[in-house]
Amino acid sequence: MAETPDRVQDPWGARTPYAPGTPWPARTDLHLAPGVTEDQVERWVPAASVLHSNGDAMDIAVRQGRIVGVRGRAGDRVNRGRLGPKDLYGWQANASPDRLTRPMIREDGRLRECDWDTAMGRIVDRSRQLLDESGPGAFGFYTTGQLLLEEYYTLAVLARAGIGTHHLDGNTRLCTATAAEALKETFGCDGQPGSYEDIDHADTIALFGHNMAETQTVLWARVLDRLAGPNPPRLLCVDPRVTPVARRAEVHLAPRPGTNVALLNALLHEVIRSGRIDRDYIERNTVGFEELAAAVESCTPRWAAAICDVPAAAIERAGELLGGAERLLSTVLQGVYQSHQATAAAVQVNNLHLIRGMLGRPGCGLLQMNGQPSAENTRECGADGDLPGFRNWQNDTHVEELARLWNVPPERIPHYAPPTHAMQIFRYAEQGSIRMLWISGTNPAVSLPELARIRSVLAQERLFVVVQDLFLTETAQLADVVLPAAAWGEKTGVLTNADRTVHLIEKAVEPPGEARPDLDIFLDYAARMDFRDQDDGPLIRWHDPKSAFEAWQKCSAGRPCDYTGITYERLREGGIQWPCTPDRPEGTPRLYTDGIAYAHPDTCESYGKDMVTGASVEPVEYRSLNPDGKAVLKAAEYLPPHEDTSPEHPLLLITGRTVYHFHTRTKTGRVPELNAAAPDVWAELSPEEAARQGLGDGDLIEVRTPRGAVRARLRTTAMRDGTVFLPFHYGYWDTPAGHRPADDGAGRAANEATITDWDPVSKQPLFKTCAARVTLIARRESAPRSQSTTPAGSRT
Ligand SMILES: Nc1nc2c(c(=O)[nH]1)N[C@H]1C(S)=C(S)[C@@H](COP(=O)(O)OP(=O)(O)OC[C@H]3O[C@@H](n4cnc5c(=O)[nH]c(N)nc54)[C@H](O)[C@@H]3O)O[C@H]1N2
Ligand SMILES: Nc1nc2c(c(=O)[nH]1)N[C@H]1C(S)=C(S)[C@@H](COP(=O)(O)OP(=O)(O)OC[C@H]3O[C@@H](n4cnc5c(=O)[nH]c(N)nc54)[C@H](O)[C@@H]3O)O[C@H]1N2
Ligand SMILES: [Mo]
Repeated sequence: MAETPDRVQDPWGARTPYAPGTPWPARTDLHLAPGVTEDQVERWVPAASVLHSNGDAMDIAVRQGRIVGVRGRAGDRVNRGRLGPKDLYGWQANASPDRLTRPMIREDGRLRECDWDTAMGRIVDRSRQLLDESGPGAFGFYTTGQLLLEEYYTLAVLARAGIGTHHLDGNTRLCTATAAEALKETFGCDGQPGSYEDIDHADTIALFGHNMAETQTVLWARVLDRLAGPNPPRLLCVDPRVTPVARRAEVHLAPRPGTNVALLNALLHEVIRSGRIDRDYIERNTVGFEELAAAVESCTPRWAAAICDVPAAAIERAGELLGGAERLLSTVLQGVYQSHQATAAAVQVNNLHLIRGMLGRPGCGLLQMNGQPSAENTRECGADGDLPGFRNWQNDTHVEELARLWNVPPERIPHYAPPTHAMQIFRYAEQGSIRMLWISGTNPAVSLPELARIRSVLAQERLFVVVQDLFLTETAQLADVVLPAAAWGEKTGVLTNADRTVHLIEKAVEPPGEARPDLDIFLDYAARMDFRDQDDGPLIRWHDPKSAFEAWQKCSAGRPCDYTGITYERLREGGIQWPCTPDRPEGTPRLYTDGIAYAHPDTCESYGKDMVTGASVEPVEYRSLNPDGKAVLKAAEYLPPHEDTSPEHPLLLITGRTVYHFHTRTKTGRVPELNAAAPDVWAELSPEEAARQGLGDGDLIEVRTPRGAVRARLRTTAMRDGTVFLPFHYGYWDTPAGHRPADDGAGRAANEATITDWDPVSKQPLFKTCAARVTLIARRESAPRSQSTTPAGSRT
């Protein structure tokens, strides 16, 4: 097989056009270390990508105990052999010389290396002391969407039934909390309705705040292949920037950031006004249509045009597209999820599908997307603010089920209030009620909003911080104990992508030095803490990935995310979509093929929340609103963003991603091809806005908000006027300052400037709306380099 050509220049690779209703052709991508040939590879070990949520299946090439490359798995349903740039090159970060290889503890203000007994001993001593002095509420656990299912489930059991704390959440709060919440609000339960195969059948694809071309490159390649084939789908893109997705769209709406609800209400208005709704479907499967219709009655395109600052005629065209679709696929991501009415907006996309009856059939798909590779597992396993197995904390029967499973009294499992969300966990740490914060697989000193505040919370003397990571990140540098973790390729377990496809990743090579799998670290802590069940047996009885997976299968049995038909052996053949039971071993491509399955009051994960305040709906209220467990059509009124522009801060700041980097670059910043493609932070303005501000390409500018500032080189590019964009990837680990901005007060992390504020319903922070101003620091010194974020973007 030939080596894949340079995919930094061409992130999506060669086209394999196909017709609607036919299978997506395979194309196997391969990249091996320079000088290594395929016949020198000793073993190919099955895995899937951990640098996005697409779940690209691959084999890891191993030679002489080292990873030497990757090859896409042509037989896998998700990618049919394709890999994206991060998949192809990202594995090199594993062998980076600055991997953590030994634990570290802080002594006399400095971190120094130690052995595992010393590090774990210190954590256990502090845990015992805190349990005695303050009780379980003094513990906070902040985990990720990047570990493996077995690890999350173990963490959930040890935190909820071992320590007994309510304060456990994932960085999934920053990522897919709104996806989960929007599904709970509409369908009573989390669980992705659609399937990637819907791309093969759709006649219309709508992307809401989702730059799929850069953030799910392989999924976008599937769309590009449909666009290149006969009867291509029509595309709608809603994004303030002219992304590669926007360039291929038939209709591109570039709304003022933070106005998605107004726009979606106008689109619903148009669909209802033109009568293109499925009355039968609505009658059979939903409650709340009359209220929804009344709520959007006055939301005309002209009304929305004034709020969103897009032409009314363009909204009408978008309404035509959506109303005329016979097989509509929609995807929703951070342009919707990271704003002040995140859930309210995401739910309107669900409503659109329900009133048009576009669900549960090939091509009629809804993808409330995920971002991180295993965010789905964080949610299922209850390592975020949910109970394991999508159980409802307000339903005593659900809590009793868990208590029986874990053999503990139900009171041991905190369920007196909604589980604490990450933003609140940091608030408690700031106020002093949380005294120990255990951070695994996330880098909040770069990824949370308002970094000056986050640094000061983490640096407090009274807060004991444990950080479990691959590298000495900006966050790890502020820790009291640092635990070196094994990475992808160095441990075994499963992960589930955005369309419910479960993949197995197997250990290919040994971790460096004394680094250990996260599962082993959590099991070691549980053993040292000697957590017991109610018969004085060990609370956690599993000891390796496979036994942990089997424990999880029991927890998932009978719930929507049922894994009882899945085994490691079966996963070695390829990905399987849950629910998968012994009676349904092939798994489930689409949910809701035969009505709404999990919204019944006895089954549902959530009774829903108020769209404005976020207050939980009471069980009796839900029972009377939705006794038969149908989908709930929830209307929402548009509310303006909390922080609007002013003469002092005339622009709106939005932040996001480039195709070449993953988050805080702990991996991609250590990969030569990817780092060279985007080595430093930049800021984007439209050419017109730049001219208005007296700025030009390549100028060094400062983007300032009431919280802080970022210095960056300006790139002018096609996007909304009045809006400035910063990629959020650039922290400080590779700068002389280490974990903080240099002393001139302006940093290079976008989150120096973002706001501590969140959607009231999902509690997801607002990374995509705050007010800012830009000023010139220095004119460019020489001719600007290539100014495009995606070099091949214009060649799609
Ligand atoms: N290359 C790469 N891929 C990734 C990741 C990565 O870091 N790098 N991370 C993964 C993760 S965890 C996630 S969550 C996903 C995120 O994937 P995406 O959501 O696709 O990525 P973002 O760039 O955060 O935001 C998407 C778009 O939202 C637009 N936007 C901003 N404000 C608004 C608004 O008010 N309304 C609308 N409609 N749009 C708006 C932005 O212009 C941006 O183009 O990507 C995953 N894949
Ligand atoms: N301004 C702004 N901020 C944002 C966003 C935005 O769009 N704009 N997006 C938000 C979103 S959607 C997300 S998902 C977050 C991401 O934010 P983070 O989760 O903070 O970002 P990462 O860089 O992925 O951090 C993951 C950490 O886990 C480590 N790691 C990787 N694999 C393992 C493992 O197997 N074990 C352990 N123990 N550690 C591991 C990595 O080295 C890294 O330090 O950022 C959020 N922040
Ligand atoms: Mo994310």
